[in-house]
Amino acid sequence: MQSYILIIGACGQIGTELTYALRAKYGPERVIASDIREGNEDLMESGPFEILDATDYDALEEVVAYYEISEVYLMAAMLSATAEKFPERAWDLNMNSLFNVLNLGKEKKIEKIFWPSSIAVFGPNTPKERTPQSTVMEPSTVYGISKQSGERWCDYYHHKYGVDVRSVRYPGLISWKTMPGGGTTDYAVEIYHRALSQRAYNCFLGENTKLPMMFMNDAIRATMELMDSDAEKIKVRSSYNLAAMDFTPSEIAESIRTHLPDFTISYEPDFRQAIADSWPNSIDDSRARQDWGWRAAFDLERTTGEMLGHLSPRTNEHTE
Ligand code: AKB
Repeated sequence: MQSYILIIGACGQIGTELTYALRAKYGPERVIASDIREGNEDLMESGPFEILDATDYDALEEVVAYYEISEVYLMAAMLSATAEKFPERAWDLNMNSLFNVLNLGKEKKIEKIFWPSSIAVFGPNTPKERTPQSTVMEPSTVYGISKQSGERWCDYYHHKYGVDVRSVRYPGLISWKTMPGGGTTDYAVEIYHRALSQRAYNCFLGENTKLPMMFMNDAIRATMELMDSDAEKIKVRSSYNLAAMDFTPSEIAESIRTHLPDFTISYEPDFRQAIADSWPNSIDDSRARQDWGWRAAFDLERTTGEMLGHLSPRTNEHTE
């Protein structure tokens, strides 16, 4: 039997690239992209697209039945910085969309679920360096609380109802196709755009704020490798630690200067500094390596080369 895939939040930073990658692998017709609003035309025209509010169980169930969906990737969420401004809306979106998808799994209407967690599940009392898979968490942000609760629910639905739900804790994600929105790690994308357009960037985090980060190609590959793994290999049903690189704003600026020597950075930390300070500096992902063979491929140098290489023709298009 052919399986059909539904991506919820397909127009977002991860959803966009995941949609293209899954369509390239399985064929456009087998991957249904959905979002609460329309996204870029290229994405919407590359295969089936539905407007869908994932907090509406009936609407979700209808799309799942209509397309005979067997696999759901739930990429819709309110990220850390925006969630601090709208705590109840963040809780409503992040938790109810997850419950809806988990309940479809419980009722055997779908077979497999991917749900992203985040390094935001960790908090100020967590060991900061090479943060272990299992450790003190105590998140201090609304987003982190929703992700930690989500992890506990995924684990519960797996053990109690046999739902095949899989998850990774994404670090900050760096990509050039779609901008991130409302996160604390967003500076690591904005900086490349400004470096090309203005040769200068005013960073909303302090110069020595080290955070775990990952290039989008690695994040998409991790997601697809986890979903392709045999179920017996997936021993962690809350969420796996995932790592690739970690750096500070001053280190990413230095890496940009190897390509654009006149680039300058200034620092003006805002409310996002406290969020970043509560998160780990680096992550120990040995459990993901051991269980399903995870290995990152992109370090900071390679990421900078990719970002500037892909964005500079676009910047020229805009400025010419
Ligand atoms: C954010 O900054 O909120 C996200 C995340 C680390 O989950 N990028």
